[in-house]
Amino acid sequence: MTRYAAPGTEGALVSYKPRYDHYIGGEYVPPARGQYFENPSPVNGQTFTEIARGTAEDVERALDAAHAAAPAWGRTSTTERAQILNKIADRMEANLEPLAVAESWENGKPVRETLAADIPLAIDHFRYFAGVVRAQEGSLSEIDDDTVAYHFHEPLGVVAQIIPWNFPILMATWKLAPALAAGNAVVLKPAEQTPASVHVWLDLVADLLPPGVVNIVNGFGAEAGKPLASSPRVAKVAFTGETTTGRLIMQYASENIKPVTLELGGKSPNIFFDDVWARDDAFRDKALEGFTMFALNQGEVCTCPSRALIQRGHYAEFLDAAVARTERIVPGHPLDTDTMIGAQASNDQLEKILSYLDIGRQEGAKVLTGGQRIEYDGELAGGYYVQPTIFEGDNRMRIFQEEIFGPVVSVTPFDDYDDALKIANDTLYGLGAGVWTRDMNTAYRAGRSIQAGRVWVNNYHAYPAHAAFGGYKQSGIGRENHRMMLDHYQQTKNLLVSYSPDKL
Ligand code: TXE
Repeated sequence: MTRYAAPGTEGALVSYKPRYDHYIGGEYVPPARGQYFENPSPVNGQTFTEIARGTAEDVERALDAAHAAAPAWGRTSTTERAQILNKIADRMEANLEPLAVAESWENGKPVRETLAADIPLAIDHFRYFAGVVRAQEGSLSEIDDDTVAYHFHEPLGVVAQIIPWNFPILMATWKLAPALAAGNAVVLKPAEQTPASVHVWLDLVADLLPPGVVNIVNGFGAEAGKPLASSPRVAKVAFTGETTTGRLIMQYASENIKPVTLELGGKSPNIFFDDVWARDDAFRDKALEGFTMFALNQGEVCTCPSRALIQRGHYAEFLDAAVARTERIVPGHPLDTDTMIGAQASNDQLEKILSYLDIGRQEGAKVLTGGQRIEYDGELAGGYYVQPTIFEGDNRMRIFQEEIFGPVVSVTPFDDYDDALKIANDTLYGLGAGVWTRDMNTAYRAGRSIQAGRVWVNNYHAYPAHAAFGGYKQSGIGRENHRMMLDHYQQTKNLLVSYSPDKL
């Protein structure tokens, strides 16, 4: 077991600045209105830094810087941009531990995850887009003997990006890597709950980027996010967050006929067919591990497998084992490498989860394990901790239909394949799903029939850079990851050329 020292204490790998301004045109710039807000750590509820409170004036200033930088950046060769992205990845790799600690302290998630998943995935993302942008080619069509149509990929120019708090550095990376690879300049607004980790990352890599190519405006959604998403000076808005906010973002962007990509909420089904239980072997164990994924990242994942559907034949046995397995999830200090579940990201999120624990009980769902806030003494006192919770109920309940975004799973039995599909698809959302079975025919049919952009078959919560990720239904528009993401940050230029000396 390793316990990393808390930022601000002796031996700490991270020392946050006492205050973070906006980052505009390659330098830190105080907010136009001179206001700051406090940034508490979910680990103990204590403020550890202050953040510039951005407004429309700051957004305009960042857009000025981005527009000044965009033409030259868009003309750099893909080789040059790829080299920069690779250097960013190298810097991050050399600073894996400080980045991991910075993100854990600000978001509350266990450092074993930031060390093994969040930061390594972000590093790989930069490398992936450095590679695919160089492999991208335009096309040529022969229209007739003398006429040729060329198709070029061009950057959009200046793009707006608004990100959430559940994976601060990874979400920034998912947005920035493809946008920069494609040759765009960016104005990014981090979530107000977790801006400091993005600045810790930025401090590491800022010197690698020409001034104005990446600009960060901090602040709240209504004050800084809205003017950014509403600006006629952005060529596109990329957003990750709540579905209701996504609706607003679309409205803002529609005023200027700007494209949006939206990665929104989810209520992902995780389906366990009877044959999982056929043998007591490694696969059964893997499936039980797949069940407990609802508590990964404290359940603050848009693809949280928050509805578990278990076939009736082995319902009781599976559920007993799943409860026992869930009770082995180790809660504790997020900076302790043994900890498996840390703190919820904010007090608001804690309150939201606690209110759903009440709603579930009021609806008549049975609590099989958990169901309470965890209140620690000492170092973790005042932090935002919740027990991993399993509810048993039915799919009509609010806890099965609404995104809780906490370590809470709602379990229901199903009769057969058709029943499973009916329950799985009975939701507004369509982001993720899991299917667990030894029968590959069932796996394939179910995978193709579930209305979700990502269906994990016999695995869950894997996010390789080269697999497309995004929502069906009200879970979003567009995809992230995969080289197809470049399409969202480029426009097509067609050059139609006549090589005939005389023919029109
Ligand atoms: O999300 P918001 P919140 C879900 C999850 C969570 C709930 C609320 O269920 O409990 O959303 O979280 C910015 N114009 N997800 O309130 O408000 C905001 O500042 C422009 C799912 O944090 O959507 C932040 O940067 N921007 C999710 C970002 O939008 C606005 C991840 C997300 O905040 C804005 C996070 C506005 N009017 C929460 N209002 C996922 N899909 O992964 C807010 N913002």
